[in-house]
Amino acid sequence: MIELYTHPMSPCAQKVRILLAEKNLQWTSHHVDLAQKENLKPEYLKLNPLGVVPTLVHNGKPVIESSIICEYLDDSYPEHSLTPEDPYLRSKMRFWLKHIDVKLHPSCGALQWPIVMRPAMLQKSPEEQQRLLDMVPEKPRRERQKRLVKMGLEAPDVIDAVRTYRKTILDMEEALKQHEWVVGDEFSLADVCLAPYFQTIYQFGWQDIYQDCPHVAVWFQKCMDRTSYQQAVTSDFSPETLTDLRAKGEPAWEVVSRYLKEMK
Ligand SMILES: N[C@@H](CCC(=O)N[C@@H](CS)C(=O)NCC(=O)O)C(=O)O
Repeated sequence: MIELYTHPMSPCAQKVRILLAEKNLQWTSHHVDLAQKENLKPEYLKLNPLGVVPTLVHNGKPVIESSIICEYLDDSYPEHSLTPEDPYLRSKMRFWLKHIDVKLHPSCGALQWPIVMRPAMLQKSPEEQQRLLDMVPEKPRRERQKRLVKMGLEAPDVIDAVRTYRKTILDMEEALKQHEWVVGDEFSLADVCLAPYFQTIYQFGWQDIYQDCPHVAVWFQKCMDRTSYQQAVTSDFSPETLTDLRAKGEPAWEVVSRYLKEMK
């Protein structure tokens, strides 16, 4: 009844997996091999014309875009709702989801690509790189990926991404000074959808980006302590995977911290 096309390292897919675990729903997993570009194959593009994970297939019907999938699941399985009842809090939750879709998610991609995807791309011939990148359906994502493959951490997208992450963290710190979770005293879809972007920070060992924001640090620890997070995210990061990602993140931190200093 519930199928999810997913990849373990995808923050967007992690959101949906956290929510499925929060709601204790059974689902079938279809692994999409992003390194092999299975997401751009014609049969996958029929399900998700944007060529990205996740895709939910519910009762045979595809639903795409992670925030929309989360709201769809919360509407379809309203028991243990993660959408605030109060319309004002609901509007704040949707503001966070929009911020993530428009700003934080592309920023996360700009930080992940030079470190994880670029080295694999550079193993391929320039013609093959060009062919694969030209297949990306959306122009802004296609152009961004081309810049990130060409320039790595020196691409202008990376400094913008660091600024967006930092601004998000400062805004969250202010919100979390006032209540336990991001939009109030109840855990909501805003927390579900923000937490995976802190997994990216954690996996690269960049927690110093929020060292002056104690409320954010406590919030992320509480997210990680939830059974849903352990089932949906932590279980996919073996000690070897984490060691490998930390090793990749460490040299990149020099660049990230330089950009952070330039902001001051
Ligand atoms: N707005 C989309 C973004 C999805 C997205 O960018 N997914 C990434 C993984 S986190 C992906 O599939 N990337 C494949 C690629 O860019 O080739 C959503 O929220 O679902």
